Amino acid sequence: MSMLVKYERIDELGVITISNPPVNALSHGVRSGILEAVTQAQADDSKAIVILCEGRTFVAGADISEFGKPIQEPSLPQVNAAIEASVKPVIAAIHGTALGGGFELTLSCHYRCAVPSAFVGLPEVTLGLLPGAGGTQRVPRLIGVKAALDMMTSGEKVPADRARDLGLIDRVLEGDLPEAALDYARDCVAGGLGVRRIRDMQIPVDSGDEQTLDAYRKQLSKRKRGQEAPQRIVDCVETALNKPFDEGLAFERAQFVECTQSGQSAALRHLFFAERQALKVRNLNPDASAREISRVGIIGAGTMGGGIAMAFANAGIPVTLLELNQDGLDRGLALIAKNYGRTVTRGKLSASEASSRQALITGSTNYEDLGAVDLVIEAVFESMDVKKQVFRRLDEVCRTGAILATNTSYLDVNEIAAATSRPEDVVGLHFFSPANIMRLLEVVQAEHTADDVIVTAMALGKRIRKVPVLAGVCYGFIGNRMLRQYAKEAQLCMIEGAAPDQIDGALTDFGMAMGPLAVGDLAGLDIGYKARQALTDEQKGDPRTYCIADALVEMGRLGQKTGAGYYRYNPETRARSFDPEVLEVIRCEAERHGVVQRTLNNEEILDRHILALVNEGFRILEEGIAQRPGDIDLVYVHGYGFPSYRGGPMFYASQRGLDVVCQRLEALADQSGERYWEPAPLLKQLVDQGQSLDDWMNNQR
Ligand code: 3H9
Repeated sequence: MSMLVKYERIDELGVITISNPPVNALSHGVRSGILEAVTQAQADDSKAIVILCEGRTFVAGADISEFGKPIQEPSLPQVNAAIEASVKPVIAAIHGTALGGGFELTLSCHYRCAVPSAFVGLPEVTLGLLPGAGGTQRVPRLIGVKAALDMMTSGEKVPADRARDLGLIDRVLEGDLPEAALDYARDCVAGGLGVRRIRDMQIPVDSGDEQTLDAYRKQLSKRKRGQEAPQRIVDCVETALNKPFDEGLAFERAQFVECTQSGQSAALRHLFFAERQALKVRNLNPDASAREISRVGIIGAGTMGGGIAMAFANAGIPVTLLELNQDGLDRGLALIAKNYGRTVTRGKLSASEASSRQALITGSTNYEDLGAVDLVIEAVFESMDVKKQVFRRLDEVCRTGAILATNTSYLDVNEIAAATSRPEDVVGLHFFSPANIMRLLEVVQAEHTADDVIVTAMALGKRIRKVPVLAGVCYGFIGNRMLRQYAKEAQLCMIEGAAPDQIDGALTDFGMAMGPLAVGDLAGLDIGYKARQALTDEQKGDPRTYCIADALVEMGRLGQKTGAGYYRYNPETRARSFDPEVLEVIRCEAERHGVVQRTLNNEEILDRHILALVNEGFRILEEGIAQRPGDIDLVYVHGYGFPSYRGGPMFYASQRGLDVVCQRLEALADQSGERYWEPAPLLKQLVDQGQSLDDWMNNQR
């Protein structure tokens, strides 16, 4: 038998143990090992079979790196069929996370037990897939149509006690594995429990019908706009409702195989691995280990500071929230209370959990209270003078070895660090608003930042369930530096003749969460306006890239908060509508700047926005501001609403073909006469040498 799966007899039980670190993924060797063990167990005089795993978790799914390659037999459905057909009861014993194919493996067993800390789930949808080893057919039979659809289309992990209440598992064990599971199995034998196959069960009537399915299809086309897999999951459940089990399985399998070959799944798998790669920082001293972080200070109780405080409290880390005066602090704490209250009202958090999280946040107006914290994050007004003052003060009060972080979006972290006597302890931690929700965290490595500070920041980011990405110092780091090029195109497309709703429509059709002009209205047009007021004409750059925004602000149209910006907003519903007055403003500005307006097609609008991101991305890579193309993709997907099923701007460029992208940029340069459209040197070099971004990455090592 393979090294990965062991079969042994313990008294009357046949025990199958899977051992394939780190997460017991169902690679080919594991699949064939299980099949062999199950077959062997049929022939001996064991009374029941127990399947359990060694290491930190039960099987966490199929081996994601095997997708897109030919499937080597036995396939997981074949293994599952053999388990389900067993003539003696098979019992799965779950610890850690039984996910995807791992949970489907347990569904082919006749009984399931789990330790209290375990989770089960079918997260395939997050990889652009659907459960492909019986999940879509067995889960509805077990827990009904609606609950099954909720589980499979959200991909959420279900904790053991809830899984038992739903009927996904039979028993939450007290005591440790394997003993507790073996005892449960002995109870099953003693109680005369025989095989119990989900394939023979009926989907509970009244748990959902065709109408239910239609409602899900409609809702998912909004909530998971543009995504194929969620719709296919509904199709599979429909088949489970209407067809015999084996036909349902065959249908599911065909859908699954198609998904594994889809561009959407390739993009989402790319992001899965990118997220794990991003944590690995190159060129660090291998001996650098994380500093301990058990209490955090946050300076500034505004929207940003409050959101950051919640992100830590949500992960169980106590926070001291500092504000200059009591009024500001009270307002900040009230906002936090309101946010938690809303989560409770929406049923996403229990009232007691919310209040215990809130209790982790202590307010203060006294810098001395930061004397013992392990990390401080400054989230004050975006001004170099103000930030320097804060860091000088921190340098006085913080203990030796405390990490001093700034949440600046644009300012030079080296200059901020230089205001202290310990630049090695200074780092950028750039959160995105709302910071308790948005997953991106840019970790900005300044010139003198110590290696162990970077190690700490990356590990801490993961601990508070963010996606940390390393960035170097430059204006805007990774995300905002790219955003500038993108936002500029929105302005230029407008003055050249595209209406705001055409521009936003082209980008939301592509899958962006919001269009650039709707985002501008949401953030407030006055923010950019004020920032520009501080600049010289030369620093402001080409007036065509801001004249419309300026004109709107001067008319009192600051965006959603004043009921009008690029659009008009219904004061009650906040619904957005097209405003002819804006077209007139745009027309006047075009005339004033000598721009001849024309009709732009959506393809041009889309390319100008997305390729502006891509071209800047290549410059960022070449300069070493980002470590990898995948890091840039994570930034754009998790911080700026880029559609995850397109994998991020760099993945998109690779899929489209670097040569095609390069030609398109050259065409845009010719058409506009603008130098900034010239392909970034790295892009040109890769195209000239016929290399991919992966090739380039491999050469960096
Ligand atoms: C599926 O099952 C399809 C079926 O329906 C049908 C089949 C026919 N495969 O995340 P971590 C690696 S689809 C390959 O840092 P954690 C990961 O890359 C699958 N590799 O640990 C990393 O490698 P490295 C459905 C995998 O403790 C290392 O393991 N299942 C897989 O923070 C440690 O991972 C899922 O979508 C895999 N399935 O979190 C679950 N999983 O060290 C995906 C992990 O080289 N996995 N690796 O960077 C997870 O959600 C998390 O890994 C888990 C552990 C929660 C399990």
